[in-house]
Amino acid sequence: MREELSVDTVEQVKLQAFQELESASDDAALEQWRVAYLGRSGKITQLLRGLGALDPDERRVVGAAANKAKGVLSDGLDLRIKALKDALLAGRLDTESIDVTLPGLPAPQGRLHPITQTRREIEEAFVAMGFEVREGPEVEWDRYNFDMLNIPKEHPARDMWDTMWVDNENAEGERSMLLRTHTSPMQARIMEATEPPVRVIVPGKVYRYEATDPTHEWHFQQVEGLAVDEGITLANLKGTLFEFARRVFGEERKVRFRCDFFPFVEPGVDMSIDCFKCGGDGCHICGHTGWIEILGAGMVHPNVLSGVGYDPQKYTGFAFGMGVERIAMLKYGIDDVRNFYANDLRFLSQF
Ligand code: 2NL
Repeated sequence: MREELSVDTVEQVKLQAFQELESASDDAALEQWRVAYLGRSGKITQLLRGLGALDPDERRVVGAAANKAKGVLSDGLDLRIKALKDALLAGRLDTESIDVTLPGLPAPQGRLHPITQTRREIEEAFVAMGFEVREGPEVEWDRYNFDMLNIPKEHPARDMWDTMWVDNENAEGERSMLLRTHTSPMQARIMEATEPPVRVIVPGKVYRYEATDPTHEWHFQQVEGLAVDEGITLANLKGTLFEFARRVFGEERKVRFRCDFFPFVEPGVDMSIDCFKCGGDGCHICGHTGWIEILGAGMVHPNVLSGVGYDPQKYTGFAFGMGVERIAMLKYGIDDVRNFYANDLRFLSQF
């Protein structure tokens, strides 16, 4: 005989369900309970199915009660699951312990970027020879970046540096603020502000408006250097840069100087070292010449000296400049400068 479906029946089922839920104390019992009441042929589900047999008024009232019961039982199940989980955890805390003396997980260790390492190595070589290290602004006036370095406006020598300008053109179509294309403007600032003797290197970032390829980046680092005093000669330049090459590339290095042109020096030279890879026999590092060009240099142009207020009759100086990335590529045998700035730890963590 089938019981008449009423709000009372719903309440009875609900009451019984809660009593049984209270005594379900593991995952299996909880699942069994869920199937028995909320499952496809569970008691609540059956109640809902039976609603169709009631007349409309009753159906509305009993249906509402049954749906509500379904909701509270389903919430009750969630609460019971959580309560059991908490009890389990509390039990573990009572019976287990944590050995706080165990060593922790090793923290991943950082390191200096290979370009920073190379830059510091270069700095150390010159500091050991009495140079001081100075840095300057990366945004410069064209006056310091070009004019003061014997590169006048409209002069074709400016074409040697593809420039990133920072300001807009004025009424005359000229721009005057730029990202420095070399660190020499800071050397001009230092000379302008101090009397000789000057012995300084200026490391830092520089910028060129050009497409990137394996040997060109639009941003890179330079170390430029300058020595101005009475009686400085090309022999001092050669001795200083020879010593630098030996410190950074090995005691047994040989150097070779050849003529080159830079507007801010006269005469200008470039310096090569004998190939440390093949010892001069010829290999892919030295392009099968046995020599590797590593920097440009020269005697500071008299126009540069007088431009900063020095008397070129009294003082002479030598200057040089090198690209830090190029030095690092040679030292470590890297064939694409873009590796340095790709932020790939598989590359960077090798140094
Ligand atoms: C290169 C060549 C060079 C200089 C930089 C310099 C600076 C002043 C006066 C005179 Cl303030 N010269 N710097 C001189 C010769 C060469 O750099 O190939 N650099 C990557």
